[in-house]
Amino acid sequence: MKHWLLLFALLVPLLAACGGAPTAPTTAPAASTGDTDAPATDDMDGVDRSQLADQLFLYIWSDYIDPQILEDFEAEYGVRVTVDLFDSNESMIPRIRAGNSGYDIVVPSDYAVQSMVLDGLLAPLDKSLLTNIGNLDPELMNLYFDPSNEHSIPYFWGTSGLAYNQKFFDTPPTSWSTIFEPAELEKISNRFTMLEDPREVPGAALIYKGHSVNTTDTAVLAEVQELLIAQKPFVASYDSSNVNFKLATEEVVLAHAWSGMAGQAMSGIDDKPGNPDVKFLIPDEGGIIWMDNLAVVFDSPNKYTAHVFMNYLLRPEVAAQNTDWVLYLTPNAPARELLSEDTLALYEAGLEPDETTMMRLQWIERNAQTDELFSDLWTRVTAQ
Ligand code: SPD
Repeated sequence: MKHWLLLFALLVPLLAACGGAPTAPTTAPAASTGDTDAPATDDMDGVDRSQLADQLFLYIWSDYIDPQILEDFEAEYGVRVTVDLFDSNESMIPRIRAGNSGYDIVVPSDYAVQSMVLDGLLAPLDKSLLTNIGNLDPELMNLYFDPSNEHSIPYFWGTSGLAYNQKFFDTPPTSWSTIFEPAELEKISNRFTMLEDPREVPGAALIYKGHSVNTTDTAVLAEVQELLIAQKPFVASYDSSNVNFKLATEEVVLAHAWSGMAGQAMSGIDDKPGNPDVKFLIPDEGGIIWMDNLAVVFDSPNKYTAHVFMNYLLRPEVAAQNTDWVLYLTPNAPARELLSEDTLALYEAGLEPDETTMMRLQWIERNAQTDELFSDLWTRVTAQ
């Protein structure tokens, strides 16, 4: 990892001008903080088996963890991890805020960590239980949204840009104009998707128009709202969860997409084949950089077990296996050395921003006004 990533994480916020319904836990969570049935064996890994619950509930984005890792964890510790999915920070947070969600671990993005810490929705981490935390790249720690990593640790990072199928374009798209200018929209009408995301979609439009993704200027936001309402008749769907498959099967020819989902479209996932004609780029005007993070829910019934699972994910070989499946960018420094050639080739092909591209990326932040302003904007766009 290069020093410029940290530099941008710190500087860009300072320089900035300023869904789908989640499902309930599929199994009723255990109410206890730890099962005492398990024998207290010491496998020299520091884990007190007597404190482990027999179930853990993970609330996470789609296609964001290798299922084999859950099986391996269960085989080693006897803890079954149940996974439920959300498709935006904004659909996830109300579930947690309501309390008694039953979830133990959640995976908020940068600005959502800011919101959740402010609202007391994340438990402080017990770093004494995260013995593998030193594997995380120091340049990706202590970022603006959780300055001392008291409530979260990096899980994956990536970018938001355009994924497209090269077979359907005489020349590759280079600008957000491809999805915002009427003359260009006509060519891909109903054959492209936008993310279903109240910050990412206005963010793309703001970047196209040369603004900060964190602007609170109501005139600018009104301009962007009109752009998105004008775009809407051409959009096949707002989708944050199935874009990888829609691109791979050529149901759509272009998508506003996160980098890893483009990678999954290129190389396939599980038994679903990939499509080598899919490419990913950050438009000339720029894109968004983000970090998703592991955090313990404030009322998690199984906080000790949650830490054990997080520490397991921090093992280099586990993190590398997960990255080879997920195809986002790992913050785990030793895992990086273990990645497959295929994953590194995808990074090289655009999933990992180079230094020049980094200069064109913006982080999303929250402040006292952004939650309401972007929520209202998104409501007005989607209600049209
Ligand atoms: N399929 C997993 C997608 C995770 C993307 N999270 C990025 C959020 C950026 N705002």
